[in-house]
Amino acid sequence: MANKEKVIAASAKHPRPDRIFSYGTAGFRMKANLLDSVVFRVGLLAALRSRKLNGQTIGVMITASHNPPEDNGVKLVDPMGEMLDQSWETYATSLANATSDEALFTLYEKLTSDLKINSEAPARVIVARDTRTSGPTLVASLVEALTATGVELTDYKILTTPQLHYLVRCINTKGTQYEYGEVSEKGYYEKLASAFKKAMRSKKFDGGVVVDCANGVGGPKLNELIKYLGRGEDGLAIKVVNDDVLNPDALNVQCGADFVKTNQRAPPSVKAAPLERCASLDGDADRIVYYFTDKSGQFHLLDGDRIATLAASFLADLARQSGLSGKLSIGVVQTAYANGSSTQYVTEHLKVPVVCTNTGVKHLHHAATRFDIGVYFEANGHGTVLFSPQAIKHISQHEPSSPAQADALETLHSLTDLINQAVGDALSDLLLVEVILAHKGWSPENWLATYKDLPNRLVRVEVKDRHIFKAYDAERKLESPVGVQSLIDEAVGKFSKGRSFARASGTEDAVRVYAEAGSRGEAEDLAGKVASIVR
Ligand code: 16G
Ligand code: ZN
Repeated sequence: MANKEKVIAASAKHPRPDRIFSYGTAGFRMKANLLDSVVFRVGLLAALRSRKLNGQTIGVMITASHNPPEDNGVKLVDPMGEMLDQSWETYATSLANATSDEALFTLYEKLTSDLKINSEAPARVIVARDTRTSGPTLVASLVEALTATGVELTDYKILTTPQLHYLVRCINTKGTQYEYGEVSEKGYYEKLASAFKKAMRSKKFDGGVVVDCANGVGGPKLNELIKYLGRGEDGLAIKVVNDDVLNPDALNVQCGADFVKTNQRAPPSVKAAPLERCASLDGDADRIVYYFTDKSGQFHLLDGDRIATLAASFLADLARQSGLSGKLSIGVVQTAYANGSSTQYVTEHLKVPVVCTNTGVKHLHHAATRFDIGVYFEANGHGTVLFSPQAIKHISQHEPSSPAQADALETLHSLTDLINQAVGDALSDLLLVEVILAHKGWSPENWLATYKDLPNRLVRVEVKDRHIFKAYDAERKLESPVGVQSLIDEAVGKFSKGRSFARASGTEDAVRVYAEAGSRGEAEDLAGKVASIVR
């Protein structure tokens, strides 16, 4: 039984501001100065979650990803390195909104009994944070909650979000048949580097890659990873830019994956030669997009859709070449934001099925587990590839019947280690893309030429109450307000290759409208029409 006095006294040091909090798509995220009580209360939930799972380790990540430097956030990681079970999100919200220290403790006890949690069970939590200056104070609030509830804690200090997910999975699979890797940051680098070398073998890189790290945690961690990759003659030349984590105000400012995707241009600080491969990470290194400028100076974005199509085509080829295609189901998971051309390319050209889910990593991740090889990416660059236990078994036990099969199989096998199975990981995805381009002998222009994106436009519409916008069909249609969907359908029908949808944002107080059509002008026009329907 938690010590009532202890919890209440500790909570009293973390008063709740007069605000309503909600555990959203990526946990709690807001101005850092509002987060103290929230993080304390997330600590209480982590204690409950770990005890419910009989002492399995739960992860807590303190980060606000691509948000501005003054923001921060907190999210929980479940034992296999996946996002917190959705049914627990409401408990997080309720704890965060409890109106007094006593009410908080009462709720804590109610959850303990409602969820049949053995309060004597062990509880273990690991925590990490990105490079934001507000991080250490927030970790201290978390520690107080964990101390008051008798939780065993390991503080991994500064890590990328995917590194924390990796560690959680390693800890909880240690000594089982699903052992994932060594429980240390070094183990993470070693695993990636060794898989990368195995995947490359004698293949050569055509030039290097410039990586913009958004002045976030990805910078120092990529610099560390490079030491493990080695810079031999045949090694990959990675030029790291925007890795200044000493100036806290530089984080995500005029750089990073979100800047590139939103503005459709390279960060001013990225100076690359024509046709040179460039990539941008976000502030906690779980998102990546590629881009380059062609010889005429025109900018081209290779976003999450492009990474998904590249990975799906390579993996489908490898499965076929290694003699496993009949045994492994391959699928791609996208959201409604995926460009229609990418979906068409996957289904019609690669002949691989596509599933569309709601926005947010947890939805895509879940859907991807239904395939033996599930490729999932959001257009914004969040994503990874999941291999089912069955797929891992086939890949490691298959007897190749020719040297070509053996070669493809070895590459496929190395990818199961190179690709982060816990969550989308910008560093792992970076190496994956580099491996694929080297194997295919492709320049970024070849990659871009696989299909032509439909012109599209995304607009943010401020509305009186976004909660009245209820979507269905993987957020592609609105069921309420009644009548709005038919107006949207009518507008879409007037455009060649038109497609549009409106959905309430899960992270901002607004509705987002996406539209694509045969030409840039039509896409703009359609977006404008749909925006005025929802406004
Ligand atoms: C969160 C999600 C991201 C999604 C975005 C959509 C995670 C880790 N992050 O940042 O995947 O694309 O929300 O935001 O799931 P929106 O609901 O405001 O459009
Ligand atoms: Zn992120």
